[in-house]
Amino acid sequence: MKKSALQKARATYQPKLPIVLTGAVKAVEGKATQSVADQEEIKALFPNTYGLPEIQFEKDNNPGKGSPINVGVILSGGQAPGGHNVISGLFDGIKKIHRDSRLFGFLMGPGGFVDHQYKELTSDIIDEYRNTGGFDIIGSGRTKLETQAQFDKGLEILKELNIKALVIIGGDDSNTNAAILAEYYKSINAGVQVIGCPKTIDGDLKNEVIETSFGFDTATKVYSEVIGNIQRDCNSSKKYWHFIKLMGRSASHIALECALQCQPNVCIISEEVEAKKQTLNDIVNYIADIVAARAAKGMNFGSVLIPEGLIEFIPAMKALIAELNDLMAQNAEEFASVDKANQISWIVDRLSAENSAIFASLPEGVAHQLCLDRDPHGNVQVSLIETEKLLGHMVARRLDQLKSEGRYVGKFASMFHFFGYEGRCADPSNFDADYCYALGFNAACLIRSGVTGYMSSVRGLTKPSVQWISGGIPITMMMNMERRHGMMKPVIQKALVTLDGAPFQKFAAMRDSWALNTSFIYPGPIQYFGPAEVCDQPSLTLQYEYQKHHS
Ligand code: FBP
Repeated sequence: MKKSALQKARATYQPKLPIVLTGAVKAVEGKATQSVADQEEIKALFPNTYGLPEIQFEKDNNPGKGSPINVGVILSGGQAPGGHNVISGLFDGIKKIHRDSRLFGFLMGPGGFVDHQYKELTSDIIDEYRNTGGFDIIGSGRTKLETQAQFDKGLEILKELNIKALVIIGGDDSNTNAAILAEYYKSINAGVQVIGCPKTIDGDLKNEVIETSFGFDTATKVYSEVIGNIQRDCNSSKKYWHFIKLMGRSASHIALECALQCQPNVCIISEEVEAKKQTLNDIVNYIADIVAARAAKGMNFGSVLIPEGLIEFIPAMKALIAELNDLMAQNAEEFASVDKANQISWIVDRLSAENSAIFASLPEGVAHQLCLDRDPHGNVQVSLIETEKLLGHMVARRLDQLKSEGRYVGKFASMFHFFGYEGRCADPSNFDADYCYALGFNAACLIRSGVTGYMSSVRGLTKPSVQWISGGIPITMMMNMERRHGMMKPVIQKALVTLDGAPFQKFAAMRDSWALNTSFIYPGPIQYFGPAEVCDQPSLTLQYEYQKHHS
């Protein structure tokens, strides 16, 4: 494979491990844990893996001799920068246990595990992928690992390959399923440990004990670079309003981090929209008022950041989507036979009066996007809904109205962007390169300590990586009961933006000033080589959260 100059130089980067992981470690057990809520129900569902203690690794002065171990690894869900380093850290970790240990990667996500598609990851393969972005070393997929039949089928290949531990690298849903798998294998004495690793650019897999998911740092740095470039263009030509939608599924962490990095004129936070029960018109009016106020100062340009999940947080839209989901699920066959030109009227005729009126008022393109196939978890594929265009066109209409009332004098020309896939496979920042390598290496230490149903945990992330603390957290500790597909299920609590959290508070204190003045920041590209203050800074979200906890 031909490599760029940066790829070659980056291949030689040696991720910095927490100092404790550089020598032999022993697992020190903390207090027994309990789930964040619904303790009785979760305990009953996880009789073998509930209430286990947190684990922290400490230096071991009398390490025993390790035996070779075969380990399997799965990449689950959307790509996130650093996945290859989790795998290389895991590889190095199990080789440190014993040089004859072997690593098997299941291909294209959990589906490869069930269908017995795998490849052995040897050192020459691993070396090709160190410090690179992407998940292409084994591929990823969104098959949900949730039925006993899948677990049993997977166990066949684990037995065949003599695999004693499985590492699942995924988001909240995949780690929930890792916990269920761990419980099942323990209950049947399958002799297979299951360990999870916190992955997702969305940043919504975090809690008191997992400070961030990997990939968030790099992805937000990539988006912030491009937003900064757009803002500089915008401040140079002074003639466009840029509407920029950012990935992140439900949570607005990505949009918020990019706002803190770039200081745009507007950033909408979905969780705030929901808390304040705002309507689509409220949001449109808010943006239009800022456009008008800037125009009054002679500035017919600006930037607007929009989280991709916004539409689902507008209460009226949420109700519409819920009814649409049911309607389409219950009449899937009939709907599939309706041709595209008649889909909207088919739906309008069948929705309740209120939702029908909202649906009919949407621009045609957006109405069609709301009808596209759901993902395997039953979610609307928000990345396919062009919210940025919806808002841009509605703001233009509102400005026409303001103009006719003599309340707006200016020119409004808009440009639309969507940043998501651009950042998911970027070469990991130094932070993510170190964090991911440590997560993988740490997972090997958890395997050696014999535990199952744990998530690899590396903490203290605002400190230099050598000072990070490493250990394991029982996944059941992060769980609560939630309604999914009409049934109460144990799931890891999704972390949305909290309005009393430090990152949102910082943003809220500054946004009015950013709206009217041009206070853009241009973060520039990720730097891999150079001074620590340029290359090794963690996200502002992490830094502000840390400051709040320690103030
Ligand atoms: P995960 O939650 O699996 O990490 O996915 C993250 C994400 O990038 C979301 O931000 C986005 O909505 C979704 O994946 C897009 O999914 P797909 O890759 O299937 O298009």
